[in-house]
Amino acid sequence: MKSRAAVAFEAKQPLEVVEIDLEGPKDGEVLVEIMATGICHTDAYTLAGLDSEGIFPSVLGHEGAGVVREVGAGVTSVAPDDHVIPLYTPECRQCKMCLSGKTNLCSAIRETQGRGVMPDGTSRMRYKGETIYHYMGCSTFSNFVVLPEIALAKIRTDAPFQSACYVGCGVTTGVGAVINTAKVQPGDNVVVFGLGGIGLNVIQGAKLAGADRIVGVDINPSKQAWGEKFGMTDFVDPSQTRDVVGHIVEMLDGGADYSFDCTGNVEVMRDALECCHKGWGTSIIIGVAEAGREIATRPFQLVTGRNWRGTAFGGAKGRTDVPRIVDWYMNGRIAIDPMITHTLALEDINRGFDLMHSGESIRSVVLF
Ligand code: NAD
Ligand code: AHE
Ligand code: ZN
Repeated sequence: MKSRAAVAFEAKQPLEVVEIDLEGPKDGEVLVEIMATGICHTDAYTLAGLDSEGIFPSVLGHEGAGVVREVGAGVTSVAPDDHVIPLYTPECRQCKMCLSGKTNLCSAIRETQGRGVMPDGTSRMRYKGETIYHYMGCSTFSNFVVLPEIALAKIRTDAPFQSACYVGCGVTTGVGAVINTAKVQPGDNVVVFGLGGIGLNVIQGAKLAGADRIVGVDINPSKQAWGEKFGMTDFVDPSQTRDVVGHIVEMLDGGADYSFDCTGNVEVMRDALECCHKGWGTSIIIGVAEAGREIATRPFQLVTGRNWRGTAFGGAKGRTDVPRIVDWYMNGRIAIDPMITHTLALEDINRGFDLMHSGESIRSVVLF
């Protein structure tokens, strides 16, 4: 079949909206009509050529929601007309990682996903006879996609696609990092670096968890009002503060119980670690750093009890946790709509990237 898709033909070039050829689902695979997709900073990072796993030409996008249209042989957990969210972190419930109970990083199809192909080693997408690669196992910038069954979370049918798609990455990553990874407790002090589509969800997760002080740090002063909307109690503008770490340590009587990097900048990651409280403070890396970058600190920071950790997809087990997060949204426990600052047609998808880079948007969502 044909599908309209925004294709990344090469790094550092705008996406091109074309009609691609899409092969139908094979055994264990599902054809999904994507109804809405968010644009995450990770898409921009890959398009910018900064992802060591970036492959071109490919269809980017990993924050979608849609409807099952057809299932391949052997598929049992979803059926046509089900509403689903594609999962870049699938949940097979059978691999060592899934069975460990210690991680959400399912290993069943990670290797082929990283090579831009389906689990059988081939792509379902073509343009003018040339292979177009999948991205993060999702490729939600295409109106129709084929995904493995284990990479689909079935969600309630009354959730609007426009909001539900954000649960496919940003909401789950931010809220999950607080609840699943850090396990923030009532009264804890939290610091969030980078108040974009992820950081604001960390803030709302921290509020939900009952954190006391929630400090936001961003180089864009317009993010202060955004942070306050979701529960931030204090704002730090690094351009107005000579010693960001010292300032936060003093502000929080020794430092943060938990800090979160939501920038992808390795210098910021260091500050996020070093503003943690001696003896127990834990810093969680969410941001994705450019290929080749490394983090550094004095080992003394760890010797004296600070902890450095990271999280992917907020530690969420997709098929189990994503439907619950959609419920939280539908029950009013968490907000999504105010963060979706722009909705766009697929033809205007490049504007979504411009809005992100200029700091004007929190999340842009493409509606098919
Ligand atoms: P975004 O562009 O919406 O937000 C980034 C924010 O960081 C902006 O507000 C920007 O002003 C701020 N910022 C940039 N440099 C800064 C600095 N030096 N100090 C303080 N603030 C700074 O991006 P996003 O969609 O929120 O994504 C944030 C990061 O999280 C990206 O690196 C993305 O790739 C990553 N990410 C990781 C996961 C995961 O599972 N680990 C999931 C989603 C996104
Ligand atoms: N491809 C990059 C790594 C990118 C990365 O860390 N991705 C996150 C999700 S970002 C979503 O916006 C992730 O899930 N990581 C775990 C994993 O298995 O990829 C690189 O450095 O090669
Ligand atoms: Zn993302």
